[in-house]
Order: sequence, then C-alpha cells, then structure tokens
Amino acid sequence: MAKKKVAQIIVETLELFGVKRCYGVVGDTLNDVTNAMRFHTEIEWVHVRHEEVGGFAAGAESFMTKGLTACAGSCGPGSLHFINGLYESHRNGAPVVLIASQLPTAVLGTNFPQEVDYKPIYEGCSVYCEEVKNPHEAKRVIMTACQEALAKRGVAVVILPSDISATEVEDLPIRQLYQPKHPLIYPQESELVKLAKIINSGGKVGIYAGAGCEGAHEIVIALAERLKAPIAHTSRGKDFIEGENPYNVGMTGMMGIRSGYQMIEECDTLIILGADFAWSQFYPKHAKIVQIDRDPQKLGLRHGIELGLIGDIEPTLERLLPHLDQRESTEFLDRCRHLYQKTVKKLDKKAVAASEELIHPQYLTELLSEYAKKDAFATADGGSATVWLLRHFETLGTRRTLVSLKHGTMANAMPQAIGIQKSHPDRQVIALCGDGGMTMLMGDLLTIVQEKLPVKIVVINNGTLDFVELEMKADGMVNSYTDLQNPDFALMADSIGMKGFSAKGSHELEETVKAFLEHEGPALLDVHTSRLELIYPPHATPGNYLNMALYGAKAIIGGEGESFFGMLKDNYLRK
Ligand SMILES: Cc1ncc(C[n+]2csc(CCOP(=O)(O)OP(=O)(O)O)c2C)c(N)n1
Ligand SMILES: [Mg+2]
Repeated sequence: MAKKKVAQIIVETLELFGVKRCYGVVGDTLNDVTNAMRFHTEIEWVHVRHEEVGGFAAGAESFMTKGLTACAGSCGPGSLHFINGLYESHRNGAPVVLIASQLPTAVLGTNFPQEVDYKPIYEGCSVYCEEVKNPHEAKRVIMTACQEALAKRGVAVVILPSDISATEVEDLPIRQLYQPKHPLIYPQESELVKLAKIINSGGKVGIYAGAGCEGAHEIVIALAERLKAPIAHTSRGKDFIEGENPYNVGMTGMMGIRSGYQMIEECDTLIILGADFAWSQFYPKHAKIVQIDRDPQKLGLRHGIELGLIGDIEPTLERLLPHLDQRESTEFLDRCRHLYQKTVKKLDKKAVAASEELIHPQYLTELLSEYAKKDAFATADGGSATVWLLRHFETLGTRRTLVSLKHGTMANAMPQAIGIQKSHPDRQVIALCGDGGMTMLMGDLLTIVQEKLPVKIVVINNGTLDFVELEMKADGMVNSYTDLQNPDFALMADSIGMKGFSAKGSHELEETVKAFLEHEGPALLDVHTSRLELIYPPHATPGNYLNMALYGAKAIIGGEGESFFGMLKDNYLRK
C-alpha cells in the first residue's frame, strides 16, 4: 500500500467523518496539516484572526448542523488560544475536533520555547484528548476522536507533534464510521404506567420543557392538551417550545419572566422534560416532580424527584400518552395563561420608542424580532444582550437562537455568527453583541469582511459592562471598573469594509433597523442604548429592593448621585 504523511491521513479522516470546515490560524508545526487539507481534501480552511473565535465558530456550526467541524492551531500559544471557544462548544454539546499541533517529539519535555502541555488544559473541556505518540497509531487516534466527538457530543482534541505529522506511513482501513442517527431510548412499559399514575393523580399539573425537547414540539403540545397543562421552558428550550403553543407561559430561571416562575411555584405536579436548569431555587418547594431525560445523570440532579425515567422525549411521550387521562378543567391553565399575557404586556412597556435621546434595548430587540427573516439565526453575547434576546426575540418555531448559557462567556455572539453563517450561507444571521463583548474579539470583524459573510452585527452600546454594573448595584455596591470608552463603531465598520449604521435616539431606530437588516453584505449597527437598563428578575425579593436602595444611598453619599438618579430616570421617568 502506498504510504502517506500522517497529516494527510488525519485530514482525510476528518473529511470522511463529515468535516466541511476547519477554523484556525496557520503556523509552522501545522504546515503539513494545512498543506494536506488544501491539496488532498475539500475541507475549507477558515482563516480567523484569533483562535478563540475559531473555537466559538466551529462549535456554533456543529451546534446548528449537528455535524462534525474542526479547528487547528500551531504549537504553544496558537492552539492554546482556542480554549474559551472550545469550552463553550463542549458545554453546548457541539461535536468539534481540535488538531493541536505540537513541537517535534525530540524537544518535548525540555522546556523548549513555545512548549505547552495541552493534555491537562484540554481535558476539562473534551470527551477525548490524546497525543499521537506513534505515527502508525495516528489513524486510530483520529478515528476515535471523530467517533467520540460525534457520539458523546463534545470536543475531541488530538495533539499532533510536527515530526509525527510529517512521517509517512501506510494508511489503515477504516474501522467504523459514525452512524449519524442516535438510537432512540424510551422506558419500559411498566415504568410508564408508574409515571402515568403519578401524573393522573395530580391536581395542578405543569410542564417544564428544556432543550431535550428538540424535535418533539408536536408531542409536547399533545401532552399539554391531554393534561390542560401550562408549559414553562428553560432558555435553551426556547427555540423548541415557543412557536404555535397555546400552552406557553414563558421562560423561568434567572433570565425568565414572572409567569413562567409563578406557574412552577404553584403547580402541585411538575413534569420536567429534557431540562437541566442548574439553580435549585427555581424549582417548586412542595410539588411532586417527575422527570424524563435521555441522560440518567440529569435525573434528580437539581431537585428531589418522585420518579425519573430515562428516555428521549418524543418516543417516551408517544408511549406515555395512551396511559394519561384526558382532563377537561382548564382552570389552572387559564390562570397561568392570563398571568403570562399580563407579564408579556409589562415587558412590552419598555419595548417601545422612548424619547429622542433614549433607546431601551428591549425596543431594539423587538424591532429586530419584527424585521428579521422568519428563519433567521440570532446569537447574543453573555451579559445583558442574552436577557434581551431571550425575552424579546421571538423564535416562531422557525428561527434559531444561540447564547452562552452553560459556559456564560462574553464575546461569543460575533464568532458564533461566523460559524453559523459559514454553514448556512443563505440564511440571515444576526449577532446581538455587548460593547464589552464585541470589543473583546473585535479583530475578527475583519474575518467577516475577508470571508464576505453577510453577518449582521448589532452593538448594544451602553458604554459599560452593564450586566456586572447591575450586579454590583443589586448587591448594594457602587460600581467600579465598568466604564467603556468606545469608538464610533459605525465609522469603524465603514473603514474596514462593513456597512456601518448608527442610532442614537428612538425616533429613527425602526427605519435604521430595517435598512440594516436589508443590507446585502456584512453590516454593523451601533445603537446607543440607555446605560443602566434594569433587568428585573422573574421574582424580586425584598432583599433586591433593599440592596438597590443601599446602592442609591452609597452613590449619593459618595458623590455619584447623578448616576443613581440617571438610572431612576431612564427606568421609571423617561418614556
Ligand atoms: C470572558 C468573560 N469575562 C468576564 C465575564 C464577566 N461578565 C459577565 S457579563 C459582563 C459584562 C458584559 O458587558 P457588555 O459586553 O458590555 O454587555 P452589557 O451587559 O453591557 O450589555 C462581564 C464582565 C464573563 N462572563 N466572561
Ligand atoms: Mg455594555
């Protein structure tokens, strides 16, 4: 059999496992890999400016396509830079393979310049992390990496010393190719009978749906119909629950709304479907909880349960439904829905045009929701953008959103938009960015231009690390180190080949948003939103108000009363 360089075997295997793109920055220890990719595969190399962006972008592509995506970096700092993007991707369950090229084996362990031991670093954010130690084993290592990333849905890391990469060996036959369809899991009939008994004996039954409900919309609605049960959802479940759902009472959790929170508080039987919301204070104190999840580790992890069953949501509910009594009373449902409508109306109050020099971010987000394409993708940065997107951007059952909920990072939105746009060239992709988040990885606006991606970047320009400033104030502190001195983002965009749009007041915002979204190429909209927009939790305690009052007192005593009164004015007085 003809011999091939290990690098060629590695990239050909990636392609065989479905990799379409590889995000990264080149470097000498990676040259054999990039060379083989170019001349022996159809894999597209996406040249980012910062590897972290490559990690986010690859993960976003995989998250939305469910296929395998790759990243590759040079030795030392190059492959180290992926870390935060890959943590995000791994926690999202996105199958990504990182080829972390390494110094030649001859110098490893000698504290050689650029030597970094990747294994302990990447083990925390991967399902597989191995170094290729012998060129003859390279094929086995890369196949296992691909298989593990796809089957376990996470990041796999292959550390590849440059001398091994350049060694010629005989290629091994393919051991096994990944089966793209996961096997379905559902509980035994006897377990379903037990579950139905608990649900049938419940009074006020509620459903709490999470991301595990992907692909199960119809059957979840059928369950709600059978039980006349309101449905609250997690933020990761939003896309799969929101559209065409007369049982929806909204999101609960830290970023949720009152009606979602209240329903969960009030029900006496709660059915949790594929949800893993981490904060235990958002679960009911007295209700019986039953839970269905594909992953047994999730059962009872956050709260006590009466019964937990292992299963995928769709096939499990299909088998459960025949055991459930049809309910007629809609009393609990009606009450929860009434509160939902009231809650949404209250949220909408801020989502309107304010005075000339004031823009509420809620208004901006609702305009984006109104004028975005019906099948648009939207990402949002960690920080206040996440809250506005989750609360004010409607997914309609046809749009998709991606925010950093499990990793909670800043600066994710723009890079994730790159990965989504690359893999969905004909769809609209909008990134809702914080001014702090966007400027963290701002260099990769150049990637958007260079790759000619029609991504729409929205900058919530509030001049501060607002989310943290609010947290400080909610803890009764006067804020420190949160100010941001920003450039004119629209001007900057124009200067790098993106069309820049800017809005400083509410009066022209609607027209500006429309023109921005209709622009054909890459565009950036710089929106000067109110600096201290309060984010109300779904359930405010007396302590929250007390701490805000404490901040007010400290601000006034410390000579920062203007900031406190400005906050009051923007949130309560100026309309
Ligand atoms: C990488 C990273 N650094 C710091 C934080 C802590 N943090 C969370 S939100 C936030 C402020 C975000 O500011 P900005 O991007 O301007 O958005 P805003 O909340 O102002 O809309 C910070 C510093 C984080 N989550 N991730
Ligand atoms: Mg900000």
